[in-house]
Amino acid sequence: MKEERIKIALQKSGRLTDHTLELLQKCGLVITKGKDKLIAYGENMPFDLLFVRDDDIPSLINDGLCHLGFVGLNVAMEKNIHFKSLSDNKPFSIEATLDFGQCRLSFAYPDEADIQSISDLEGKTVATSYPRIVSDYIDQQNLNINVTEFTGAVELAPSLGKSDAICDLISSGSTLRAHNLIEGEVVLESSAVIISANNQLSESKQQWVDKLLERIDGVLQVRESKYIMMHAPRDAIDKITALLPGSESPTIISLEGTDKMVALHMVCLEDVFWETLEGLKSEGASSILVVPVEKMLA
Ligand code: PRT
Ligand code: ZN
Repeated sequence: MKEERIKIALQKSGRLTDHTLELLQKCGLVITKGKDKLIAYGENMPFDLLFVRDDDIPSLINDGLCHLGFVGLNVAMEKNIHFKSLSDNKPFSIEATLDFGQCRLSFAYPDEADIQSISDLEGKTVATSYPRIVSDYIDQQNLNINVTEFTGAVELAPSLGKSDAICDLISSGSTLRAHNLIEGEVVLESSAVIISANNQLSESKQQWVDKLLERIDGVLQVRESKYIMMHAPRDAIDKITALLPGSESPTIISLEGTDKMVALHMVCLEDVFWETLEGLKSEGASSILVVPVEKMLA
């Protein structure tokens, strides 16, 4: 019988590609690339990877050609608004929010124009690659602003006389500065997400998808997590755990020859900074060891 394979769509070449591949590899997936480099086959799990343009990922999911997709929330939402207007819409679900691809979709205004906020754009034109998200946002504000779709270098639209403002993705803000644009209202905070098709899978396929999503969750959780060991006064345990987010229920081990001091072992779900260690020390902790966590299964 032919083995059941599950198709995952990811960006072929762009900002999300390396992060996505690294995440899948940390989940234990070993892949071999096909000759055309458009597909890679999972060697140890029944997942095949399809390398495509990010804009095509939501349609591949909506059409049932791939089951999971790694894509920016901005792209997923733009396509979702489009799919909702179609009759054969089978909306996809967002399975996980990932810790890469962070950016925001914001309005930006030329610094010499007399525009301080979106309300000054009434009757004017905004250029964007996300016309549906932006139009919805403008409708919610009860404003009348023309939205013109611009693919490619949106930040050039005002200086080319194509628009009065733009609404584009921003991460560091340096592109805006280089084009004398000032950031205004944030329409969407985005990062990479995993979307999944809403079609029913066979039991065994669903088990594999659940396993992969569980491993992804585990990888995301441990990225910042630390395992912490220390000696501490027994009566300072509450204050010490309060200093370390996610470290409720520490393991408490008695120390030979003293009732007042104990050894504490715990997982902290966030990075531990020097300031926190200094705080622990001032609560009486000593011999503090902080080590990275490699894998965690909740
Ligand atoms: O070829 P394909 O269509 O697959 O790729 P693409 O060119 O459409 O996408 P790509 O690789 O540029 O981005 C993929 C995803 O990364 C986006 O959909 C976002 O979810 C996310 N992302 C995160 C960003 C940025 N940060 C980002 N800064 N996408 C684009 N930018 C661009 C932005 O459009 C602007 O031109 O970077 C510029 C601004 O950056 P700063 O740092 O100067 O503010
Ligand atoms: Zn794209």
